[in-house]
Amino acid sequence: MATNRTFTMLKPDAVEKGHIGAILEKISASGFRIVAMKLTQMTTKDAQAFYAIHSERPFFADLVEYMTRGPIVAAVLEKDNAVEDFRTLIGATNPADAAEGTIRKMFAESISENAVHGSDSDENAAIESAFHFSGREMF
Ligand code: IDP
Ligand code: MG
Repeated sequence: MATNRTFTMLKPDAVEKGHIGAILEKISASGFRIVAMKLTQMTTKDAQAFYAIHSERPFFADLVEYMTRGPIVAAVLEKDNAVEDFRTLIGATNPADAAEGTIRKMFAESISENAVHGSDSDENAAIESAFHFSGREMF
């Protein structure tokens, strides 16, 4: 089922560097409405489950370590064509390849510490939103 929502995390590196406000400003200015949002920290079990699809990749242990080392901002966002438009707004996984003006180009350091997550499909947006939020926390 196509939806108009996506899920994002401002990752530990972005929070550590004080970029929450600037990134949320860019998200709002790009036409996304915040449906749900919180500052939270993933446990090792949470991160292993969230990124289970990458469990066989060589960077998996580092990814789990990174994503659990400090708080993140988890949020659900709404806009027409949300999943695709948000992926465009954040830019390529590797900030070195990300287009000018994208969030990863502006705020990310490396392919591993790349500031922000964006769901890659409507199905995963729904799964990832439900991973972090109950129905009562989404508006
Ligand atoms: P995406 O976040 O752009 O969807 P994915 O391929 O789904 O990229 O990878 C999930 C996360 O795993 C990335 O955002 C990044 O933090 C990390 N990652 C992906 N590829 C690499 C890599 O080659 N080396 C180190 N970390 C990586
Ligand atoms: Mg992905």
